[in-house]
Amino acid sequence: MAKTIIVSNRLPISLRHRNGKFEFKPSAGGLATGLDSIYKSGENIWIGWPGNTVDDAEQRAEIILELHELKMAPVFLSKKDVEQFYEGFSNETLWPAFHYFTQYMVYNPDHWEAYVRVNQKFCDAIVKKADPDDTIWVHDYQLMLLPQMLREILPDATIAFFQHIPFPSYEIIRMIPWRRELLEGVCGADLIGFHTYDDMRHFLSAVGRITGMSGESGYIQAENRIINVDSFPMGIDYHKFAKQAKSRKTQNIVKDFREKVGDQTLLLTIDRLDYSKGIPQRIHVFDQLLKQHKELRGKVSMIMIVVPSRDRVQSYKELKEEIDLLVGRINSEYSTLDWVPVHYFYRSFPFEELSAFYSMSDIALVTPLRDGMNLVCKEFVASKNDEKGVLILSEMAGASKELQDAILVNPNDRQGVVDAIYQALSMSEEEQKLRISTMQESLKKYDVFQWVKVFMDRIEHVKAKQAELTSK
Ligand code: GDG
Repeated sequence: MAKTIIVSNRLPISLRHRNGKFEFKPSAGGLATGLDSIYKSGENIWIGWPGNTVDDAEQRAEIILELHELKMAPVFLSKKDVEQFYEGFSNETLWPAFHYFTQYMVYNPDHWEAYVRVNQKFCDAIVKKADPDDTIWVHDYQLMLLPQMLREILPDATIAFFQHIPFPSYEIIRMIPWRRELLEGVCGADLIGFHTYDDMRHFLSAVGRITGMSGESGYIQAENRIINVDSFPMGIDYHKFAKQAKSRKTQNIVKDFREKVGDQTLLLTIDRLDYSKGIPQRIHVFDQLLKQHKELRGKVSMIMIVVPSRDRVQSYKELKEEIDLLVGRINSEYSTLDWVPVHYFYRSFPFEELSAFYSMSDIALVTPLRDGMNLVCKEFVASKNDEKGVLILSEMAGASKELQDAILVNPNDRQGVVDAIYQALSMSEEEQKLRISTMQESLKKYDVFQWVKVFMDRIEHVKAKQAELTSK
């Protein structure tokens, strides 16, 4: 029977070295949760990089065996691969381009070569495991060449691709010297998914203009088959967040945190360290709020969680320094002995504590400058069991297309965001409940399991449509 192979740059576990041995730490990320039921059933598997380099052949063999038990297969990357493919081409060329940060883009032919080489490594690993009629679902921008590489070796396989980050306008894509190869690579798939309609439109336009393949109403006509392109907004495991927020464990943490922090109104921000998330801009906003509304000093605090990420890439190092400086400045300017404007944490928290932060905060300030979807805002809404709370959400996050009951802001409009916070602070409980409960309804319905189901159903639909066209 045909099986399904999930492929992503990172496996849903992390491999850690400890005292000459290794151990696996499972990832509880949204994607892993959503795809759990898929890769764990039948003969299905997940193929990807375990997140660390392993040079020793014996250790590699052991890891392969252990991962096999977990229904996973590793692609081993060398230190050079990690530097040039992951930190290099993926995070210094594609990531800034796709988030409209063209000033950070690096055009390095060695990085490109590594990107091709590593996509080929993934292809080789998959081909070893795949049967000709399997379904292979490839995830994200690190593996854009993979669909076409697979198509050449497995012409009858069903191949799908989902991009988790935005797809920018043609004007940006055309800046990348290897744009044609990237687009043709993705077009090896039968189904191509994005979070939003706009991403999908940008992709279709770029394919038309760069490769010459025509695409209309969501279908691209390739040489010998049609390719479906559409938007599939990713959801969260709604009940997991709602249930955790209600749990005694989390509520005890909330009580403890609240005793420490006092009864101030709490603004919450949570992001991976990334320039696309607009973290410095948010500190400027908070500074302006405290300048313009002096009465709020001592009454409102911001909890700012920044999760370490990509800290070997230069632009991320500089960003970290900028945030440290800005937080230091605002705290030194306004702090009193019994109040701190910004509680800043540069680390990640266990799930129960994350849930406590969502549960205890009055306002979530989610203002990325660009974000494919953004799950943090959805998790905040799902954690509001009493329906009290306000979400301020950037128009530049994919999630804003669904969460229209948030206060939507342009993150570049500093005064606009200040006013949005002021509006949130003065919002009646009745209005808060109405907005939160409306958003909860839609998040419950379109959760991550529904997302997987709709995507998998569509794969079947596309295959049926292709078969119908070839039989005509
Ligand atoms: C990419 C796209 C798209 C955060 N802090 C802690 C913690 N987290 C978890 C959150 C959330 C996840 O990290 C962050 O997800 P986002 O969606 O906000 O952002 P990216 O990592 O940039 O993800 C994005 C996503 O892919 C999915 O397609 O939405 O646009 O950029 O789930 O809960 N988890 C724990 N402790 C923390 O301190 N345990």
